[in-house]
Amino acid sequence: MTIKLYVVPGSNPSTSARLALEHKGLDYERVDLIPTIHMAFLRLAGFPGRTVPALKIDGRRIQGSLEVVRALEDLCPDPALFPADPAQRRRAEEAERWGEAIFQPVPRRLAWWAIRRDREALRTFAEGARLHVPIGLAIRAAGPIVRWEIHTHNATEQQVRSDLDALPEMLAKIDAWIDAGVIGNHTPSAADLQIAPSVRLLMCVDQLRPLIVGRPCGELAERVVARFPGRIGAVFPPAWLPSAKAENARASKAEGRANRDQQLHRRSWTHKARQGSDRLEPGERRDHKNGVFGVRRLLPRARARFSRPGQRSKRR
Ligand SMILES: N[C@@H](CCC(=O)N[C@@H](CS)C(=O)NCC(=O)O)C(=O)O
Repeated sequence: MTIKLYVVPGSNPSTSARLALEHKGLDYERVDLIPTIHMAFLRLAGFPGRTVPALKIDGRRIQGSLEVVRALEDLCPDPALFPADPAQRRRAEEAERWGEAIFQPVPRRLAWWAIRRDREALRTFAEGARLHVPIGLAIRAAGPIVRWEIHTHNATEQQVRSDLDALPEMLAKIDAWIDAGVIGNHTPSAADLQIAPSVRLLMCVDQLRPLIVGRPCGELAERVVARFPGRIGAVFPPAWLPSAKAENARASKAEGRANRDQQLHRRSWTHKARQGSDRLEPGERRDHKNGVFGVRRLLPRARARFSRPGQRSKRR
């Protein structure tokens, strides 16, 4: 059996496919492709789509990380990539689908947006790859490639900012799944192999790494993906980063609290001042203690005044 896996360096779903092959202990040949050029290459190689990972097993062509995992599971069921228990499998598949459709594009967009500002990062992602082109030349010629990738993956400023905003919630979701035993168990499942490479790609970004290391999703990523070359310097405006946002939110919350305290303080003074002027004369207008026109206050006095001698007022 001959197996060929077509990948692009730094591609998170390509890493998922590579990990699945390694999990199954299958021998394969890896073909590294230059981004963008890979689309034309795959078409020429007879694949119906233009994305990596792409897998050829004895001439059979499979594309897409979910499809690759399932094809390998059929080909070699042991060791399994899905839990045997149906309920656990359902949860793992749900996490895997989220990892592929929602989470996977986020680090990809962030990386391409960042690479446009830090082109040298391409060199770090290409570490260990056989691209058949001198990397210096590839970097110098990469302008149109980077622009095309940004266009293809919609890595616009607006999208990237909303991805950064969504990141804390996404990482918390992964942590919660690990906590609940959906992923991060002793033997990795297809969901681990889908999610961990995307976390690992985020960890290549200097400004995002501190957000991830040391927490469950970071530990999972480093355990499942032992090696993931690539490093992106500080290119995101600090104000866009979730850490800065959290800091601002904390500051404005503290400011809000201080304002509220000040208002409460003022209100309590007003209240005290009102209490001071609470000695209403008969006929004075309504306030909350004395009822309409001070009736509640006047009533006992009227009773005392008009009751017959010897008769005591019931209410005092
Ligand atoms: N969700 C798919 C997406 C794969 C994907 O978008 N791969 C990127 C590289 S990371 C690619 O080939 N992009 C080229 C394109 O979208 O045309 C999967 O998991 O296989």
